[in-house]
Amino acid sequence: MKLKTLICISLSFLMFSCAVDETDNLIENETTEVNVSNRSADFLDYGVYWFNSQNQSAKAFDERTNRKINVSSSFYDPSKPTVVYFHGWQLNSSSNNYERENFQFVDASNNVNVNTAQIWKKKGWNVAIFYWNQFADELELKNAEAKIWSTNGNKKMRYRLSDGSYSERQAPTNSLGIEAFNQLSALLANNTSNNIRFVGHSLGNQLATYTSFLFSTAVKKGNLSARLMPNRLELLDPFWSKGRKNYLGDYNNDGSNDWTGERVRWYVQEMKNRNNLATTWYSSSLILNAGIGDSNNRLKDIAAFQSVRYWYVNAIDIPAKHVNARHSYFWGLDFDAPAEVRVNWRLQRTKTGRVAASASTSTSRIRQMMGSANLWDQVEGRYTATPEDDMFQIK
Ligand SMILES: [Ca+2]
Ligand SMILES: [Ca+2]
Repeated sequence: MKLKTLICISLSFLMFSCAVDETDNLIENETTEVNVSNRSADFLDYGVYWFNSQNQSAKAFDERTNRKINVSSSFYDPSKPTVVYFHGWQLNSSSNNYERENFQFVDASNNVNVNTAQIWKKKGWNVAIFYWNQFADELELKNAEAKIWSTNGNKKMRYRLSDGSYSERQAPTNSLGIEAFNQLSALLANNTSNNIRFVGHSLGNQLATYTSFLFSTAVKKGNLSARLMPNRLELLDPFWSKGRKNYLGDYNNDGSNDWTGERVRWYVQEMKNRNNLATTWYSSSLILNAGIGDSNNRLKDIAAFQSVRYWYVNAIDIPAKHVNARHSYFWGLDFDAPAEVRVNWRLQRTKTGRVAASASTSTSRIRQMMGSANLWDQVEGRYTATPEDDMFQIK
């Protein structure tokens, strides 16, 4: 089978790496089912949830009343740095009890079972997820993508119910980017850490970027304190579909409606100029080569670009490589930043004394990486799931 065909098939299983029987047990640990005692026929729940160190979540914001929900300091402490994770495409999650991602990394075949939220909590972080799973539950990935940016996409703001049907009855009147901005700017208003980080996986990179840009715009207009501007944007195996989008319009006035990848690229550049925002692109799979993806090569010149190589999973298991990007990123905070190495013609590796990108890498180092023409490629630790042994060649 040609690689391209294989990837296209794999892509349809992207949201849960394990659409195969033998891994069904594992996935239950990596995801949480929504606990709703009286689930009405038209159920909708989305938005920010805080996590405690046991990887349990608490709803942070009531999207119906537009109000913050009080939670204990084990979930949110306004003095602490805060990381917000934005997940990607979630096909068929609604019919599976509104299944949602969490921070448990379970890979039995590699003896991995790590609560990555606990790592961040122990190091003093608030940890959140912006859930949009019911909107992301679309057979056509592009229809989920549109809702990030606009209420005028192909399927408007419809959301999926557990019986597989779609509803618009309680649909928000804003795009998900604006919803995320409204919730997070209210939730973080009292945050004094000056250390806010947005992390987007797969399609969720677009939501993380757009939300960051809305923060940047609000700060610029004087509507939001500059201390709330994220200082770090992490794009974990990001995905953008090809093609012009009518719902985006023509931001750069070149006479053509924009691509989502273009928008992300321009926003990353603008936030670099305006806010000194540190942006990293961690590439772990070949999903962008699948034919429907925009390779967005020029973004590699703006962001710090690093290839992570998960050779411990089967070479053709592109979904696992894609999904593991989020787990290994969050796990990475448990270890020192990975060493940067040079490789000579005899394939000998020499440490440069600098580091490559990970959750532990300082923001100043990410900015330095962004400012260079180099990229980084994993050459050590490829056969183990743990980030502890990883090293990256500067190229
Ligand atoms: Ca344009
Ligand atoms: Ca490793």
